Amino acid sequence: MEWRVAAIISLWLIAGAYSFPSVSDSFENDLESQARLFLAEYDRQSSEKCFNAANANWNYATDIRDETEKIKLQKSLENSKFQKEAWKNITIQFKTRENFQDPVLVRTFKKIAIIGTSASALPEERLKEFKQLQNTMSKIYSTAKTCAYEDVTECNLSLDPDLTKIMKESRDEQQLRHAWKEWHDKVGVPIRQYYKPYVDFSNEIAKTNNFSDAGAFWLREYESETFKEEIEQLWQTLKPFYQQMHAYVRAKLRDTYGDQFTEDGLIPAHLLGNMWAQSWENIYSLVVPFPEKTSIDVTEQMKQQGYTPLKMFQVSDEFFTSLGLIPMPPEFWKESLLEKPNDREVVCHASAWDFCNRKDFRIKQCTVVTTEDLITVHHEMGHVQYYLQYKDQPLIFRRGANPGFHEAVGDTLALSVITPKHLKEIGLLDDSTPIDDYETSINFLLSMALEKIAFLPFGYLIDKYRWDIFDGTVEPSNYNAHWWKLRREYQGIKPPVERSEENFDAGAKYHVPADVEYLRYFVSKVIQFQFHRSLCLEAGQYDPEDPRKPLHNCDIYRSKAAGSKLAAGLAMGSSRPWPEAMKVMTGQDKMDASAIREYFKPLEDWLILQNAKLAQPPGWQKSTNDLESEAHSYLVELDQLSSQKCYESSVAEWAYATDINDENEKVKLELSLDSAKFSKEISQNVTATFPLWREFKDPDLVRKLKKITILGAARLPDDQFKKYAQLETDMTKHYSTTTICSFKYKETCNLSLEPELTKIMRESRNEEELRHVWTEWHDKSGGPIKQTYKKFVEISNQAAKLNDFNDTGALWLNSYESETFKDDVEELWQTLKPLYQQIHAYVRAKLRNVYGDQFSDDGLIPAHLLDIVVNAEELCLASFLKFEFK
Ligand code: D0W
Ligand code: ZN
Repeated sequence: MEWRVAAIISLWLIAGAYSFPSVSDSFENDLESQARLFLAEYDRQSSEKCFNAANANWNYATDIRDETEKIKLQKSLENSKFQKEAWKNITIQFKTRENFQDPVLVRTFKKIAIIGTSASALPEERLKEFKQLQNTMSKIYSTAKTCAYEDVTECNLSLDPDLTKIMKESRDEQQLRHAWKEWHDKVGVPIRQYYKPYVDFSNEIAKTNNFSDAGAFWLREYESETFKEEIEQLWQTLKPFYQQMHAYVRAKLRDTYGDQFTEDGLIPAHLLGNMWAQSWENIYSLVVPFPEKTSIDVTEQMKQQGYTPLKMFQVSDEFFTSLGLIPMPPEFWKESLLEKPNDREVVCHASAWDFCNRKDFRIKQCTVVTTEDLITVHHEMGHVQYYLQYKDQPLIFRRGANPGFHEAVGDTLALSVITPKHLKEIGLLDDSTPIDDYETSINFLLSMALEKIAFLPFGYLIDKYRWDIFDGTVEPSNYNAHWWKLRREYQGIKPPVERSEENFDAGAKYHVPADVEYLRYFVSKVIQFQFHRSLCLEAGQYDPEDPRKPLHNCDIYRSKAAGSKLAAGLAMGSSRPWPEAMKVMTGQDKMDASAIREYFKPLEDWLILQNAKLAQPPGWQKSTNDLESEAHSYLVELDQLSSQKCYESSVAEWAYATDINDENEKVKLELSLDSAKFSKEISQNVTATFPLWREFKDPDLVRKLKKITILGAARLPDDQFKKYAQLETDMTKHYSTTTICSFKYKETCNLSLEPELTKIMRESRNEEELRHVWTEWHDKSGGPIKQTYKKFVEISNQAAKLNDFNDTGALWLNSYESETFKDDVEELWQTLKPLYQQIHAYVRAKLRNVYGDQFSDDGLIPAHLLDIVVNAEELCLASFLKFEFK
């Protein structure tokens, strides 16, 4: 075998810098074996490019200068160029790669395809432009300086450590507000102009990789078609708990910053101890449930014991090795940057680095001696442990099983480290401190929830926000509005100062300008509890049946069994789909919120009780804007449904009107009852869901909602409405079915209004016949329904009153939408009256020629002589003009 590899590699080298062995020249006939040889060489060269890029990136991140920036860009482009070249070779030489027998080969090529084409998606010049754009944004973030609250001419404060410290420690609302505004203005605003071009670039790259947009491109790493839905599901499961936390914290914060709180139930974003309100552990002292009991803040202890950043990393390393995991290699200790240097600009945002050479692994962190940073140290060490565990995989599989796994390793261990039991064991908590009582547990769990549970909506919304931008749901003109919409909806917080579309507050969060996918942190927060539960069972430190061994007290320290279970999953890297790695580590192959719920169960129960006692209903108001767009969607849906209902009742009414029989009547009545019920439900729904709909900005929407809330008779209680509908049907039926006897043939008594009576009224000039028909009709049709009509008026007025009208007349007039309509009509009538009177006089004179003896001095025309049977009042101009004079 040796000679073949040598031959291929030499061929490769002869052919040029990035050329690869060609299949036809190869000594190997089996394509899959050749692919393996190819990949071995690819791995070697790719690792080298990767090392160069990482190294140059490190040199820049630990020393921000133009020179280091230039080299970083150059090395990164070289790496991209190599990937592009390699992929070109693969597409030519291994056309059938998707049908290879060996699944590892298939998977390898699939992964190279994405990295490869992503690098080659853009021509080199454009790629360079994109990388420069990314760098411009990150640099604004990393080098931003802000002015002090006490002295606005002192403008040298950086996020890390100055602003972070203020947000964490200050309880001066004005100072917090100032720090918050400074940071968001000095970082978000200048980044804003670059974001749209960045979005376009990102989408272009995603599209060339056959993804619909950059959001879909990010999601590919989770290798699941339903991942978004699964995440939403997890959030829905955890949301009630978050809302309980939110309500409790809000009540406590109100004690400190009372005047900052309003009716809306939202928490101002600057009061939660963190610049982004992403986790709230720093306000623990303001919300501690049992202040007289122990609280786990070991910052003071660490300081007293002279802890240094280095010591914190050593403590962490010792925990990892106690599990039988891999110690940090000498290069790590030699090359890492564990403290903020004061002689140069660096990227302080903590990070862990794999230099792709199986040798160099580093952490860069501006570590401060605090409990919070002790946790972060473990977090970063978790990344490096993962790198170490999978370092013997081919480069392409040296990734997390999914991005969330990578984030979860250190946190999982930290769940043990931070237990009071463990802190005692490593001397950070006084041995004599009682920790086993209920109150101390609640204190502890609340501090954990401030970190983990408070984070959940934030961990979700950052990418929800960017998905919405990438897929075009949100336009650049709405970038900031959408950010605060999600911040409100998910976290229940609001900005402490007025914001506008000049601002770009999302840009003030590292991962947005730095172009780092964030869903990983949400995933991590959920699965780290699954990992913890499984490792704790393995270590025998947790027993679901034993109340003395709850999940939150478990410490896996020194458990080699737990360590090897974890290691087995980590060592797989991304060589298999993540459910397989999860299966190895937990026996489960799905994300699942039950572990995190179980861990916090005692706290959740306590919070529910506490909020009930404090009369703190969880939740907060939606914004008018959100409600308005919700109302929009609601109406769209409603329109469909109502059209269907309308169609059904029209059909029934038509059937009845064209064939009056009992069956049709029954169906018609049932349907009208049904549709009244429906309208009532809709109307109640609208007023309950959108109580402030009258304040909506869109006039069209308000108009629609107004029409929906005016119900007419449908507003009546069910039984009353039934009565109403029955009365109406009875009256119309009576009208439509009334018959009278003939004037000429007394025995014939089946003359209907239409056509017989109408014909007589129109054509007959026999006054006696006309009088007979007129009288009979009025007596038979009108007479019998007088009582019914009285009832009908009562019930109809009752309905009008329920709709806030004085009577049915006012309700009718309402549809003309004019306050003066009655007067306007009266005025019209007064204008037309002279004309009417002229016509009246003329017609009277003519009719007198025909029916002379019917006229008296009063000037009135007897109603039966006009071609209108029912209502002389209906004698309007139009029908009058049709009058035929014979
Ligand atoms: C890496 N990324 C940096 C840093 C900052 C972790 C972060 C999130 C969060 C609370 C070369 C490279 C990657 C690792 C890899 C990033 C931190 C402090 C902690 C979310 C919040 C918490 C844990 C996480 C935030 C990280 N390497 N955290 O980039 O191999 O992919 O080092 O950004 O307790 O918003 O602060 O994840 O380590
Ligand atoms: Zn991380």
